[in-house]
Amino acid sequence: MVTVSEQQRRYVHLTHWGAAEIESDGRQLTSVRPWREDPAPSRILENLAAAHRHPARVDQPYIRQGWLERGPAAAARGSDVFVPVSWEAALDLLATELGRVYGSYGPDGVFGGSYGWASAGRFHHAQSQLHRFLNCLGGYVRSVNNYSFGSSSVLLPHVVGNVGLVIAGATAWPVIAAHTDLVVAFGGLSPKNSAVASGGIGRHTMAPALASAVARGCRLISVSPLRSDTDASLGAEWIAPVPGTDAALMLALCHVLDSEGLADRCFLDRYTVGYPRFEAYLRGDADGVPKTPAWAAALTGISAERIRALARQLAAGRTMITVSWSLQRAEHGEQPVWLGLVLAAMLGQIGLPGGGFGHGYGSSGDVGNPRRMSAPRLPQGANGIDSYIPVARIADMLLHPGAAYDYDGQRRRYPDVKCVYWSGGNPFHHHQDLARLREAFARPQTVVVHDPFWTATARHADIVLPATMSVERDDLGVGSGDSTLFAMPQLAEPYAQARDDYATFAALAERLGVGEVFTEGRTTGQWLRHLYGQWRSDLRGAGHEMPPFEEFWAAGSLEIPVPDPGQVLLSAFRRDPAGFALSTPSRKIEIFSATIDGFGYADCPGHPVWLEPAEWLGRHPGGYPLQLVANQPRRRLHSQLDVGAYSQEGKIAGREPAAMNPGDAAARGIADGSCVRIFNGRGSCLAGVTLTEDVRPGVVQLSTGAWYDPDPADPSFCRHGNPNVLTADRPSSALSQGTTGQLAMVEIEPYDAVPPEVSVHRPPVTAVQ
Ligand code: PGD
Repeated sequence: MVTVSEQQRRYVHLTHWGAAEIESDGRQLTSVRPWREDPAPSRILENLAAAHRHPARVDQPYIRQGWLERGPAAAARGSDVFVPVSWEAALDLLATELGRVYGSYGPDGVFGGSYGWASAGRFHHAQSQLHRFLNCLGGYVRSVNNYSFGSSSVLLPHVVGNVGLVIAGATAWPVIAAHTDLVVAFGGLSPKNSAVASGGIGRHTMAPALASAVARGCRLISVSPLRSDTDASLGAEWIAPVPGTDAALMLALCHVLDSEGLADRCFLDRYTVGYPRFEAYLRGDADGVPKTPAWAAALTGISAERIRALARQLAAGRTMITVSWSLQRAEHGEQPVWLGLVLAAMLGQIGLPGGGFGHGYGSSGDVGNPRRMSAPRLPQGANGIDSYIPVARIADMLLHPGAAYDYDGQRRRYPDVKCVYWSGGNPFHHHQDLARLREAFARPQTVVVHDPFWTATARHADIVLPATMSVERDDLGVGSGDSTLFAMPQLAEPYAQARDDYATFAALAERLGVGEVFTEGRTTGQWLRHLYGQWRSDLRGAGHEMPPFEEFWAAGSLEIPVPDPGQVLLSAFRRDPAGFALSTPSRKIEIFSATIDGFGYADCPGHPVWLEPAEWLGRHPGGYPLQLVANQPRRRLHSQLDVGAYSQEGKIAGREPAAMNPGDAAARGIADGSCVRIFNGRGSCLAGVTLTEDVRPGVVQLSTGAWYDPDPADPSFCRHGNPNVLTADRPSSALSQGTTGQLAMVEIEPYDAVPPEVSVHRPPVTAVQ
């Protein structure tokens, strides 16, 4: 392994937002440049150097004063001072507390779901480390699904097959570049989202592929309230419906295909089930409301003529219908995804090169990369219990232990959790209705957080342990949808007393009598060789010879084999529907799902429908007339490295930027560049306004990820601009219980007072021990 004391180092290092050539003097990162083989690198890399040794790093272990002095369950979590303690003291206290919780309540008393992206790197992956550790103690309450595509991941198995089939098996970009005549992107093909991919991305492939498709003559239509959701240089047509009404638009497109004889009946008969039930709904036989373009025009704000013409365009050539993940992060988020699939089925091009259906192009940089073979992976061990919640139900679980709820056909009960252990995620970034989450976080007896930074979640913990950043440890990394495996040698000394999560868990495991089970007697270096060696022999078994570890490490990267570089989603099923039958109950695409219908959920019936959301521009509960789109940020990944240079450069008056239409601003006396207050019945936040015609009238866009900086007197007021004080903690449906954080109704007013200081980028108040 490399030691940092060796002279200046320069290596390629993998992050979720791209690979970088990094130089370091062993302590500081002296230069961070995009990997030279990346055709379209992301500027998010510019956050790394300044964040790495920023004072917002956690410098040593801390215990919340009330918890330290009065024990578990003490009040004031989130507003107390923190007491610095030695590593030995912190580990002793935490081991004793875990012993108490496991002894009194068993694994059912510990929530280790710990959702979050953490950092790139296969061995030091924070959740894997935590899960492995908790499994050594008997297990933990886990979470299922994710915030990215939580509604789809429950819907798709019922209607087309495993979500991995649709996402990892997406038709490859080169196929689209070569064959597609028209891409209709519901939710756009966002350049900022395609900059990132879970686990990392070596080469960004979307932008060059789209440029080449357009150069060949492919047309793009971006359906989104935000013009910026597709790269302006591609010349895409912009259709801007009322947010949350894509399902209505798609139904009207289906109606035109049906009524004008443009639906491919042979495809529907051979590869799908349930079209007649859906057709009856389309025609209005079921509810007396034909889903015509005129009907949809009233809901979407798109003219009936344009809808009709669009339907004909769809049927005129090789068309890819793609639906972004953001559309399903909303009330009834299952519907646009299901309808995108149905629309593509009606066009009859599923399984053909460049046609059919996609879900997540432009939502993550790896969708459209062909599937690679497996990668080295840390085993997490076996969980001794089978207790879980859908991931976005965290606040409900903490607030209502024992309460019943519906999920995917089951009637379940929330477990009674006493200890929350989070490593590698930031729920006070990612969850909705943060004031409610704060109430929920006041419930457990103990909250433990590992993080490199003083995130809002760390500030709501009792025990805070400083974690290293990925540049401070040896690892190997590859994205879940990328094929370049990178050696990631340590580039800099750990910040202050920060430790690798592995070292922390190993020390805790030792104290709890499971040290050997957790570490298997290996150091980090030995684990990397071991995991690589196991993987190498697996690939050899599959006929692929990979280099020995030392050779890989010296080379810095290698390419994992990709079996089908020209993959086309569902091509095998199209070729041979019996031989490559889907895993749905009917073995076909389900336009009507008897299983979902049998659940009897009013908010997700047996075929896709239009359901009016509780909050949208057509209904203003509480009199909040603007539609907030709380989307992914351009200048960072989620909340990660918000203190970095590129993220900070984007702030307006020190607040997160919010974009709105000049007409809406003028009506409220709001000037470009000014500070505003965005509010609704759940909370409020400050933001710095930028005015642009690229936002549909009636809409305001405020990205997620500004670190939550609550007013001490009112936790529902964020001084910095975190939109999750405004979003509702309301599930998309009883089917999936997915998050609906993308959309909420709000009002905006000028903020004329002197804005309060944003304090969250400084460490919290600490007591001297
Ligand atoms: P991150 O900011 O990536 O957000 O939510 P997520 O919790 O993943 O948090 C990762 C944390 O891990 C950071 O605090 C980082 O410092 C920490 N970390 C990094 N490396 C390490 C490490 O090695 N060890 C430890 N212990 N910690 C580490 C993202 C989630 O937000 C997602 S995926 C989506 S798609 C959602 N999107 C929306 C949305 O569209 N709209 C709203 N309103 N809300 C959303 N929230 C969701």
